[in-house]
Amino acid sequence: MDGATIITKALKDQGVEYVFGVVGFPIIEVGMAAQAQGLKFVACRNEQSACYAAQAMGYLTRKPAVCLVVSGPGVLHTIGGLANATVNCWPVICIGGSSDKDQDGRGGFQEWPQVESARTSCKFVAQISSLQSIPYLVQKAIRSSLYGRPGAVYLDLPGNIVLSTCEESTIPVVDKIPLWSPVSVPPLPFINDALTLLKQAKRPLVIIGKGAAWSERGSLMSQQFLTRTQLPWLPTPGGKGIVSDTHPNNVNAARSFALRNADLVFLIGARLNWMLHFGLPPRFNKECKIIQVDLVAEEFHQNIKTDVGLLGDIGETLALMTRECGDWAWNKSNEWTKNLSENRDKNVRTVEDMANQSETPLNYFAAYQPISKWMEDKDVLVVNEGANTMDIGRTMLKSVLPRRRLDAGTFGTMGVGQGYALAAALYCRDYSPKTRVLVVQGDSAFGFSAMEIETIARYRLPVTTVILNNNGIYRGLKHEDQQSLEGDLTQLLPVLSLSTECRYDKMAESLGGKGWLVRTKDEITNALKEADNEKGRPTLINILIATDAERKPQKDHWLTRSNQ
Ligand SMILES: Cc1ncc(C[n+]2csc(CCOP(=O)(O)OP(=O)(O)O)c2C)c(N)n1
Ligand SMILES: *[C@@H]1O[C@H](CO)[C@@H](O)[C@H](O)[C@H]1NC(C)=O
Ligand SMILES: *[C@@H]1O[C@H](CO)[C@@H](O)[C@H](O)[C@H]1NC(C)=O
Ligand SMILES: *[C@@H]1O[C@H](CO)[C@@H](O)[C@H](O)[C@H]1NC(C)=O
Ligand SMILES: *[C@@H]1O[C@H](CO)[C@@H](O)[C@H](O)[C@H]1NC(C)=O
Ligand SMILES: [Mg+2]
Repeated sequence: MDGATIITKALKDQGVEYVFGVVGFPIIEVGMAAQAQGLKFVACRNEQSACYAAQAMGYLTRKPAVCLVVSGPGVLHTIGGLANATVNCWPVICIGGSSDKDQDGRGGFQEWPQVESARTSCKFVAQISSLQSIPYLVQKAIRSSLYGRPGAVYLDLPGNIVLSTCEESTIPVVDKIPLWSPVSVPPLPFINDALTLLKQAKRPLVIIGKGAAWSERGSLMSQQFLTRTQLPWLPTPGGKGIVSDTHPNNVNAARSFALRNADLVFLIGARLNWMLHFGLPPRFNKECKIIQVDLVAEEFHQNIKTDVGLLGDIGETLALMTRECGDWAWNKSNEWTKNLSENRDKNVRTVEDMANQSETPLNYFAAYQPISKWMEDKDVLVVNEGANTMDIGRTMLKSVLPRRRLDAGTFGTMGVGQGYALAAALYCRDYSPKTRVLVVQGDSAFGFSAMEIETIARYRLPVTTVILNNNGIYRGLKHEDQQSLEGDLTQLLPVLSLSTECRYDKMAESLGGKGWLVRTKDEITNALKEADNEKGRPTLINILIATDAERKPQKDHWLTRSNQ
């Protein structure tokens, strides 16, 4: 049996289903062996997208997918994706071909210290040094990517291993490991300390983070806990959909107000990193107490004091808390509820007011309105990427189910869009056939992964991409203003500008999809309706929006230091 067969068989035996990659020396045979083993092989156009697709698939299916790439630059193109997966706690296994071992240090083709390059971005890295070690290392890679906090792993596969052979009987047989990590719960006295603090709070707030999406019963138990206790809550961006946005005590529209005034915050699988402003004033109340449930002890006391740290699985810990609560519930008739609702309603009205406008070019909120309406009677998996495009998307596109929203995440990565869409479309095809995939991207964000439209077309997948095209990063110039610039454009053209009114719709058509160029709400609605009828190819709706359409005026931006 040869190395290519042994490694793909080991992956198959451990339950891997999908391989995304770009082939070349020395892993063409590995790709072929993967197909021969019955693994689904998806050939991407760039390793960056392949790595993003693999990690999105890992998150959606809750088992790692593989990203298979060539030596040197192939592996280096995955580093951003691997880092992203680790920062975002998503599982992915990267397998990189490398130059033959007997050429080490001699200037072999695409020779590079790949293991060292991958190490800082991964939970576990190893070079495969013998055919017999492959089943152990593959099992360890799966375990490392999934157990505890999920993340990226890297296996280095030298070219000489791929092609060498041995007797099948000499290959060790290792156990297939369960894909669910073992779970733990905190001791009861800690649970009761947490409940005591919750009961004493005058202005409590629960924050649901994406950790709750990973725990097996995280979503169900979060819903039960919030329904039982009636506490006001909001999601982090990655936590959207774990509990439906339509849940009555969701105060996300009053986010800034709620964070600033809460006297107790209960963090459920949410980290106190930049997304929650490190838990510090002025965004948080200085006296605010913190209860936190997390899988990783190092997250407690991060940036500010944790008053009660609950170390354990989120679903199981919340199940215990709900049980220990008995019939206690937060009494909603009070000023905190009233203040939160008032603030929420005011913000909802401001957003509605902007979304109700119809003058062209449309502002972001207005462009989102028909999209949001289109989603109302559908089950949609949304991929959302950009700056304004993504932030406003978090407000305008409702999340009602867990794992139905993929965005640039904790790492703020542009370039994930079409790779995520590719994985999402395959996931829906294989696991959730009634779910549609919708991508909403800024024009800059789209450019990072646009070529994967060809991949999506090649596999006949019905992904609908909507581009909110404002001619640039955050904002751009009007067509006439950009045309009238004369002189050295490297000096004159604003650094935020991209080409004006680019025909991304035609690009999609040239790659095997269907495209529309639109400007008004009715045109958006009609294009979405027509896209509904395209069953086996990508569609792209290019919306020319206002080049200076800003977000609604807000006190607090996501990034505190920059107004971007
Ligand atoms: C890999 C990477 N490169 C660069 C950036 C910096 N950046 C942040 S948002 C953004 C693009 C925003 O423009 P667009 O996608 O058009 O959305 P808009 O705000 O215009 O709606 C860029 C390039 C990043 N976050 N990630
Ligand atoms: C990385 O993974 C996260 C998960 O949040 C995903 O949402 C994000 O878009 C990806 N990109 C990065 C690096 O953030
Ligand atoms: C809730 O609080 C209000 C106002 O203080 C009070 O009138 C009401 O009796 C309380 N309800 C319960 C169930 O304790
Ligand atoms: C509610 O708002 C009022 C008016 O701004 C303020 O005086 C009061 O302290 C607030 N109460 C709570 C519990 O937030
Ligand atoms: C927006 O339009 C809807 C439907 O016409 C209307 O019900 C709503 O009151 C409007 N909202 C605002 C703030 O104007
Ligand atoms: Mg833009």
